[in-house]
Amino acid sequence: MKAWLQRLVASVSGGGQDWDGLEAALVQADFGARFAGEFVQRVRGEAGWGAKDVVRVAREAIRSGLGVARPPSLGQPVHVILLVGVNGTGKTTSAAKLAGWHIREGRRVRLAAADTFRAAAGDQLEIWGRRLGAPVTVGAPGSDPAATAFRAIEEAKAGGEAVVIVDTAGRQHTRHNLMAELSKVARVLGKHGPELPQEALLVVDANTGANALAQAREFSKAVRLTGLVASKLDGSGLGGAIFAIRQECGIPPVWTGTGERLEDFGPFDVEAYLDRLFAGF
Ligand SMILES: Nc1nc2c(ncn2[C@@H]2O[C@H](COP(=O)(O)OP(=O)(O)OP(=O)(O)O)[C@@H](O)[C@H]2O)c(=O)[nH]1
Ligand SMILES: [Mg+2]
Repeated sequence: MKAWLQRLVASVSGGGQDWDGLEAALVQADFGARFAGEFVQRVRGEAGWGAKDVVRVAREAIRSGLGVARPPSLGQPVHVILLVGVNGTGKTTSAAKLAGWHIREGRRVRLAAADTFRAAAGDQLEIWGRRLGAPVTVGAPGSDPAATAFRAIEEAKAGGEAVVIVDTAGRQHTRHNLMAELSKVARVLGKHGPELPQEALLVVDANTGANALAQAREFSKAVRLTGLVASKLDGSGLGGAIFAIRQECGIPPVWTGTGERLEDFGPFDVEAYLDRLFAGF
């Protein structure tokens, strides 16, 4: 059983109910202080409750609090999805996986390498593009990523691609100039129509603890985030922060990454998420 769950169980076992211990277990699992406090308030009046009752209610509260969103229907004439996040969370891999998903749905997709920061980033996306049979718009290293994103939409309109997935450079959420650069990418996309980008997804490494919540707060100040890609859920991380982000920023999980291959990806599965959280109980 996972450490946080052991702690949760211990706090309500053996007759003496340790509410502070229960709250600490929830905080330890990155569910966020607000949820932990509210949950303990809710169950502390329940005399005679054991671990089984508390786990059942916790599971239900997390399920209903997650409010998973389905991928939205496509915007016309182009549906634009912007991927953002801190360094190394899996943005480029997720761009390719998401492209693969839309292609399997029968849509034509263009990838846009608006990561002009690293010279290799364009190459990385071009390799994915070749594998997927999808055209890739690449910006020159050091050039304005907003200009690359803008051009990708023009090329998609000309080429008849229905979906454009814009990969961006990894950036620390604490760097104001980099966040301003991201706002500009979104703003310039909006010159093709106020609804663009229809989706802005924050890619969060599920192994990141409470810092993921800080990432979500800062990125949502720069762009209007519509959802999360929870990457690396094949790792040992609990992904509790995904729940905290939903609770505190209102951003729902939409996609899950569970490995490095194209097929290790799909719509966020609440039951699978809960099964991992409560594994061993
Ligand atoms: N295990 C696992 N690895 C993943 C997953 N998604 C991405 N990776 C790996 O994580 C590493 C970084 O992935 P990238 O897609 O390059 O991440 P990025 O966010 O684009 O990185 P930067 O552009 O440098 O910020 C690569 O080795 C990927 O194969 C996942 O869901 N599970
Ligand atoms: Mg990348």
